[in-house]
Amino acid sequence: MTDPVTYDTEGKIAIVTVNNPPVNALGFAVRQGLVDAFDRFDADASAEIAVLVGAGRLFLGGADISEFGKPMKDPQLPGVVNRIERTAKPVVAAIHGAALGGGLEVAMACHYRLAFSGTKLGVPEVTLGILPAAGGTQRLPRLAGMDAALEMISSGKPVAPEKAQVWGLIDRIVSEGDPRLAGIAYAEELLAEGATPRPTSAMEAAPATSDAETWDRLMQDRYPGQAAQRHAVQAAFGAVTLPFEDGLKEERRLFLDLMESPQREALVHAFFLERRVSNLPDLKDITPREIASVGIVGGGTMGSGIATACILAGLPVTLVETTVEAAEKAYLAVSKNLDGAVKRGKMSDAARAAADLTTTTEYEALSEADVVIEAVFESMDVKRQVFDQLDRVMKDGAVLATNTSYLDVNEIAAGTKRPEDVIGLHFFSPAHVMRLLEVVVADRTSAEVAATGFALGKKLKKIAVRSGVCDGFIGNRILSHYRSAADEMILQGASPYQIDAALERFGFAMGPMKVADLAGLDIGHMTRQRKGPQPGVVNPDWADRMHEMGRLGRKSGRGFYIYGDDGPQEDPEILKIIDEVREAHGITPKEFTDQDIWERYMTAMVNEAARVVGEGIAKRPQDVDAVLLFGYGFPRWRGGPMMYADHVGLATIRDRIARYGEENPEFWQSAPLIEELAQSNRKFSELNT
Ligand code: T1G
Repeated sequence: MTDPVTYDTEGKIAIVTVNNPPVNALGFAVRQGLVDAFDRFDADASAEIAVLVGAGRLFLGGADISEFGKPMKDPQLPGVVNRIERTAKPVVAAIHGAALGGGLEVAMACHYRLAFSGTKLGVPEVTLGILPAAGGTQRLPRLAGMDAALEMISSGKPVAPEKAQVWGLIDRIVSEGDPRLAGIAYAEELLAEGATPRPTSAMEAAPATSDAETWDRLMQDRYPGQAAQRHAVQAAFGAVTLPFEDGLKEERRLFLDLMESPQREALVHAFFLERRVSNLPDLKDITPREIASVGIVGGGTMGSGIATACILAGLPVTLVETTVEAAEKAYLAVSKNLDGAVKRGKMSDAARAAADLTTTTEYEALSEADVVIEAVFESMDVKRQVFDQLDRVMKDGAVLATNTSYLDVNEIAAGTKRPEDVIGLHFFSPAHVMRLLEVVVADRTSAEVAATGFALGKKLKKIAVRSGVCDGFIGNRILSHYRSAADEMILQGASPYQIDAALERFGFAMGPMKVADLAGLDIGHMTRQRKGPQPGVVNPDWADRMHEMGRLGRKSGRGFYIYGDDGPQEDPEILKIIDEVREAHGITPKEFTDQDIWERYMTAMVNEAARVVGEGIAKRPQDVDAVLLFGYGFPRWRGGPMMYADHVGLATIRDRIARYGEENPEFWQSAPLIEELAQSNRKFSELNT
């Protein structure tokens, strides 16, 4: 293992290089290496100025997040940063790629800062449930002014060097070249000018336009329920109300408070989930098949979305539709998506020009495709006909994938001559935007084909989660369960609008009724028709009435809400229908508080999720968290339903189920896994690998 921090000199210039792949995280060895390097620089009489630079693709990626929750070894980052600032001779930070969190805090303790165009400069700590805790809340206001610092610290969003230079955070910008050489050149200039150390801590911060109370209220409005942003802003105001050392102490106090919070654990869990949930231990030694071209069958919303996602990943796509008109329509739909991607800066003009899309009515055009994904009408008969054609035309070794959202992938596979090559790839609409992909591994899907499904997910920059075969796979199966809990509450007295508002206050991006309106109420109606009555599941008679009234949700202008120019409006007619249904059931409506709604809704979600894990549909609790976080708008700072349940305690979950079960025992039965873990006082997280 090479030294993560090296020291060398060129003439009067010392170069301190951090080399800790993949992101130069400031783990213990790097922290110790930096202290040793700057002690050496101070003692090195031949060196009159130092350049700090990162090896590899970026400067410094911040503290080592994998150390969180463990005892932190000295030297800790605040001490390292203060040590660099105290250096008796000037220090230049030569920043490229990214300087994030502790990485930017180290740069701010240097005396001069050079950055390459395109560098990400940020303090994203609040996205991890903490705050910049190596002096960032005190130095950033002094370099950039309070207004800029408060925006950066509270949003966690990176800024470009050009903007940072205007504020005073960056002194010099270079467009290209080698960071070490650029740092040396800048250091030579500074030496020639007789530059001396400029300790940031000795500077004054430009005051904020708005006061601390205003900012605190703003944080509560922007990030309801979250602690990190409020603490971070409180710490930052110390830069204008306290001496530097006291500001650091206040920053540390608030940081340690956040470090202990469940929100920090949840956000760090989500950070690593995003990057690791697709790495399945049992597939790590399996080589996926090559994916050089993709075929799509069906050019509707899903098919054209999937085609767009593949083209954005640089894959050539051949899309088959039933008629020339439908093929042309699909071509236009994909083209529109791609033009939108260019407008949003998600696709370069060159990539747009190189986009390789063929639409046709001939299945034979799929004969060379490595993977074909069908996204046709959700009917087993239609799917089977499509797979008959695919079986006929596709080359050996190609992967046959279905985008079905609930049909039995085993049955689809059984209808082909190559069931081991069949897999489910369940995309979420819009398929070129939503990051979640459920990779549905059927009973006879080969490990190689499963690995190929994940490899395609990686190419498409999806968060791919493995699912077994069941009605609804992971996400939709759990969704139908907690939606039934919501229906039960409506029948008992809660209004659909109260449920939406309560769950948005819980942190969901959108309440379940708004989600249903967005997806189309006809989908829910078809699902209920398909499944028929389920034991203990309340049939939402009001929804049947709404269907008869032609209320399809947002697409028809009316669903649970009325959709006009000023957004979704509650509809008294719906409340009247629900009252009539309650009366018909002889139910006297009862009051529900937010807490009641949260608890019942979440308990239903956790209970079904526990069954999904217990049955092996999801291999690990973290897979359920990933699906709900990245596909269903679950609040990131709660970490997903399994993390939420661990924080509540599984014994509490079990007791809630028992209490609800007194009224409706058929619906409320504890999943065996909850009973087992609650009994042994264990957590879902202990089952994660
Ligand atoms: N610590 C540990 N591991 C990290 C890491 C970090 N800071 N950043 C990335 N990794 C891992 C990541 O899990 C993955 O490994 C691999 O590196 C590549 O990551 C005191 C306390 C830097 C922009 O929040 O934003 O400083 O999971 O796929 O797309 O105030 O990584 O596959 O095994 O994301 O090129 C603040 C977080 C920490 C930056 C590069 N810093 N990282 O993106 O690679 S808190 C951050 C990123 C802090 C101080 C506080 C991105 C990146 P694996 P990747 P990328």
